[in-house]
Amino acid sequence: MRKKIVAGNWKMNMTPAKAVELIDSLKNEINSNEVDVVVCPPFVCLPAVLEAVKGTNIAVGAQNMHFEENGAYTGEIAPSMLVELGVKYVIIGHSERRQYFAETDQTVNKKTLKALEHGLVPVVCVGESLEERQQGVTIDLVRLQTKIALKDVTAEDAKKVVIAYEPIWAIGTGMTATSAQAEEVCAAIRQVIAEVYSKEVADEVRVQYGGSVNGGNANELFNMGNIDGGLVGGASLKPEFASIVNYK
Ligand code: G2H
Repeated sequence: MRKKIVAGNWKMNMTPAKAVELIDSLKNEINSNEVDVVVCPPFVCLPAVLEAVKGTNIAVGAQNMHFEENGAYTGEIAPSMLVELGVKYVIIGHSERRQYFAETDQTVNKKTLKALEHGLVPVVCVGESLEERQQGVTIDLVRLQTKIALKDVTAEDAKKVVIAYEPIWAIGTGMTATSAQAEEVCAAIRQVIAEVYSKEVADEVRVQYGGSVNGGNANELFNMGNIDGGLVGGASLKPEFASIVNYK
């Protein structure tokens, strides 16, 4: 049985002080061990959030990292910097980073490999645009994104990866994919992992759904056989995040 994982992607929101207030408002509501809970604040909030979650079941992730160890990459953050702080997860290749910051399937692969090398759990985002869905290439595209992201990743490491299926047309738009649409693509992701590795690996990899997840739709989505939780944006900035974690 795969353990569900619910991660909050705060995107470019909150300040360190506001972040602590949010964690304080959430932590008494989030106390089950049944679900892995992760919050991914902006880099500058990480120290404050790591302090605020002490003694809780909430783990902390970053929203991005560079694939090099260090060097002349102004404005970038290296994996070792995250590890030293106590960060455990890192979102890789969110569609907003692909769209606005020129990330590609190739950089996503480099980052995935580097995160694993440093013991960080990569939450690798894949997903199609509305145009691609209308063209009928969703499954082909997501299969390809998944395959490239995992290129050269060993079977043992692949088991640790979390894949977040986020249809771009459902992000922040209030348009959630139906549970059937989300399940179809999450199942296809598991299928391609089985083809590349084995059924054993595919059965262990957790595949999340992301895109306008909220307190009202989490239960139906997370109860689908191939959906192992969610990557939550807007609703992760509110007390509603606790009801998503406690979706049962
Ligand atoms: C998708 C999601 C979180 P939202 O980007 O990654 O955001 O829940 O606001 O659609």
